[in-house]
Amino acid sequence: MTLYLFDDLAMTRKEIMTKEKILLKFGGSLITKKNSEIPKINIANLERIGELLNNKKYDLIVVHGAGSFGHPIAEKFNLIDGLDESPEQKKSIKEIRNQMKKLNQILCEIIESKGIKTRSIIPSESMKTRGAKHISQFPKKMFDKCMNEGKTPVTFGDATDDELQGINILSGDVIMMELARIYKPAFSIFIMDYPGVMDGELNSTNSHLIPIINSNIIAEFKQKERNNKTTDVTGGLIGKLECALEISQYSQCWITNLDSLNLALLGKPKGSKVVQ
Ligand code: IP8
Repeated sequence: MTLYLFDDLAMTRKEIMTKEKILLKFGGSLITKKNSEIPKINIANLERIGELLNNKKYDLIVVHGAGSFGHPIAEKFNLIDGLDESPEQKKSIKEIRNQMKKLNQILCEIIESKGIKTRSIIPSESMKTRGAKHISQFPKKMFDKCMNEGKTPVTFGDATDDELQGINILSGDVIMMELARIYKPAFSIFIMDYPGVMDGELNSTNSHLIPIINSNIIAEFKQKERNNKTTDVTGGLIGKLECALEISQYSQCWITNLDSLNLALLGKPKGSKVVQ
């Protein structure tokens, strides 16, 4: 019995060392009620994520966005432009960090309740930035340790101390870029509330999925600069596509939704593929 247990442990360790990785980002618009002015979770989607995440094929690294837990307050207090030294802004930084920790805790608890061990990696406590797109201090050792222990790291977009402007809003998309560069996962997948990147008027009959996204398509999107009514201080769809394009140098990169998460976890993603 003891011997069997020993073998089993050794195998688990070996599996951890050799498994490929999959990097997942759950968008804030998926896990929260994004248009709410106050923080509100989307419990149905969170529960679904918990049900679907159980996979054996890959080691997971999870990133999530902010939605209504981050964007409205970041916009209201201008956190994207750096410190303004006002007491109101100082208070808002504490608040946004607490709200993000809360959202992260909710997601981790749901994932844990389905039997996956998680470890939160909190950007405001472990990362520093030099402007919105550059992470100058990144806790690679924390990610390594967590994965070596067989746990799933769960990190998120957050308000970080910034070397240039005092404070910054670090998008989970930029963290995805850093993780892809470091770990070169087999797949990096953005799970959003649409089956991929859509063309045409969203939710209308002429809206269709764009199967391949490259720099030309991104340039077209920029030109159209569609007026997005939702609050997204970190650049919305175009910002995300620029990060995804960078990621596609290191990893197969896809944009999809929860309906296809199962396939993605089997290494057969569908949706929009982002290519160089
Ligand atoms: O939703 C934004 O992260 P994102 C982070 O991944 C905050 O872009 C705090 C607004």
